[in-house]
Amino acid sequence: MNGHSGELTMATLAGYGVREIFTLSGGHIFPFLDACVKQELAIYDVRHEQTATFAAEGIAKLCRRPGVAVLTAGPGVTNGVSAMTTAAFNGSPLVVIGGRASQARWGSGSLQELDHVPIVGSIMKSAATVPAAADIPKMVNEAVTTALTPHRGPVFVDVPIDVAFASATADLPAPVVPRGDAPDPSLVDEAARLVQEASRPCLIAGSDVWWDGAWEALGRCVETLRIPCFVNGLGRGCLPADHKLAFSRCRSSLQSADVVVVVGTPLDFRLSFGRFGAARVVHLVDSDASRAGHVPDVVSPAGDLSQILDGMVSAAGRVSAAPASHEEWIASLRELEQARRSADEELLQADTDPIHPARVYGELRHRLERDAVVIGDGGDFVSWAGRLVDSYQPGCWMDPGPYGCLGTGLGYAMAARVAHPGRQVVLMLGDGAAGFSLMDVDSLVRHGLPVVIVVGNNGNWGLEKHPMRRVYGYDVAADLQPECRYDEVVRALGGAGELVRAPSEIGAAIDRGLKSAVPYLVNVVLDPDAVYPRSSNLG
Ligand SMILES: Cc1ncc(C[n+]2csc(CCOP(=O)(O)OP(=O)(O)O)c2C)c(N)n1
Ligand SMILES: [Mg+2]
Repeated sequence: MNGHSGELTMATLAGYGVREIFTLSGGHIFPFLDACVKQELAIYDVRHEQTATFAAEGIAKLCRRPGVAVLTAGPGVTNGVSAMTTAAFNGSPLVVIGGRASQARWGSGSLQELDHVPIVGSIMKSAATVPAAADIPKMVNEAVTTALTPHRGPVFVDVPIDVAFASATADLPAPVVPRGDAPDPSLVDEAARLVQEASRPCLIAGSDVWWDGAWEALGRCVETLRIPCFVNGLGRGCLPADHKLAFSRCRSSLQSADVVVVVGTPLDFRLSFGRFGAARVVHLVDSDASRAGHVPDVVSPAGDLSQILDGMVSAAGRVSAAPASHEEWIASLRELEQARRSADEELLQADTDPIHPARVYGELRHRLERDAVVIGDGGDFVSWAGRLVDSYQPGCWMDPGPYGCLGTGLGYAMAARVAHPGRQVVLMLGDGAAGFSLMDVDSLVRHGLPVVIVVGNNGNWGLEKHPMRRVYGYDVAADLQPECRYDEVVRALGGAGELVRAPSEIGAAIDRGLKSAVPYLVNVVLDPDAVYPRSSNLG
């Protein structure tokens, strides 16, 4: 292909199924915008680079392919750093193309002359500067392959402005989508044996099950080996919430299991750092590097997760002389699950004034279709979502992941509407979280991307306010304006919305939102004192 650096870059990315970029303009990146126009890739321009980068990561999460942010030199790139870090924590194949000051003039003090590579180098799987236009296809292709190689993650390539405007003739490499390695069969057998001989096994499936395309193998594994299954992150929906072996409310039972199988998610704070009472831990990971170093005595087959899970299924008949029945254990978990779900009913239907946050979910859950995309950005309000929203299909739940960065909301919502034009898209947004990205409703309006935004308006940074009170007996820097009219902000930006003060008004307001042709914000005034019950509260 002959073309300028922007054209060579976009043609290489398009080979991987990329159909759009997220960006905010700057002279350093004009050639990439020009290339998108010429090659008919959609350009979604936003109001802050963090939204562009979260949206690109969101596309990766929703479509299981590279998502691309094009950020201008200097502040454009540095504004994207928290979103790049989020992608690194999430193992998302985000590709960031950065503008960069002129190479020929480097050191003479050009505008925004910042070397981004050392800044993002510690975060991204790879970070490099392109020296010449002819190097673009090879370097961009290598970066994308790195991003897509399990364990996946974000990559960064910046292109100096003089290189970006230059042209070259270069071959476009054939796109390669790498798979994980074949696992060590003896470790797979050992994992299957432990599960078969356990009397109280549990399994937790996380994001890499989705990234690896292993949800069908997960279903075969839990059904054949009869393992009760929990999910987290993008693992949600990998086993439908109404599957007979799917559980969510009785996670405390993990502490009384005798074998816990963790699939495709790290043994981190979300999973009590991999310590589950006296249980043996089996950790199925997508690559050697994903094994946990901090937990002793773990059986950890590494490689393609479908191969590992199917390997456990085929091992089932041969690895154990004395398989134990799990049926009693499954029945006891089901009983506990039902009891906890019934106990939640009272909160889901709470008719209090002011509104209890759980009531919002009581209204929302009946209105969601099975393939609705639900996004959470906030503190306590989103913890309620995590507990009360059930997912039925993979790729339908978007939380910020273990980096816990507020501000993902508008970017993820934008990505969801771009990826799924016909589905329900609902963003559950804390009033604090709203401040990080609400201006990007303007971007949704300009690009014709309607979504429903439900703000849990408790007038404070709830997930910090209540713990601080517990620690010090008082709180500071934890209050926001009570009843702030975020719905009017959205109206001013060309969307629509309303304020809701009574529980009985929530449902109809959400219905109006779901029918709206423009972004719609349902601003629900919540009880400022409703505390989310959790054991560890420091977020
Ligand atoms: C970028 C960023 N800044 C600060 C925090 C710390 N933090 C975690 S939750 C939270 C409160 C969120 O408040 P809000 O969105 O209003 O939700 P609420 O807890 O009130 O429901 C804060 C400040 C964070 N996680 N990310
Ligand atoms: Mg709040």
